[in-house]
Amino acid sequence: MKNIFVISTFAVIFSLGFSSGSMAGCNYHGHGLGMSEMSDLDSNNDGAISFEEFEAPTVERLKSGFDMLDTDNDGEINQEEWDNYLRIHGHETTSEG
Ligand SMILES: [Ca+2]
Ligand SMILES: [Ca+2]
Repeated sequence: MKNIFVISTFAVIFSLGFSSGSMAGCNYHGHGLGMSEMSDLDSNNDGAISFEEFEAPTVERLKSGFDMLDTDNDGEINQEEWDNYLRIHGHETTSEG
C-alpha cells in the first residue's frame, strides 16, 4: 500500500512535467507550484524527491507570507501584526475595545 502511495505521488510529479496543464489533474494536484522538472524539486540532486524537498516550495511561500505579516521582523506574529493582517484583508478584528 505504501508503494502505491509513492508511485501515485511520483505520477503526479511527472504529470506536472509532461502534461503541461492539459490534464484535469493539474487543477488540484500541485497546480501553482510552477514546477516542471523533477530537478526543480530535487534540491540536493540525489535523483529523488524527499518530502522535505517536495514541501519546500509550499514552505517557502508560507514563509514569505509569514514575513509579510511579521512587519517588525522579530520572527513572530504578534496580536497587532495579526490584527493588521485581518484589517488589510477586510476582516473585522474580534478583539474590540
Ligand atoms: Ca533529493
Ligand atoms: Ca513581529
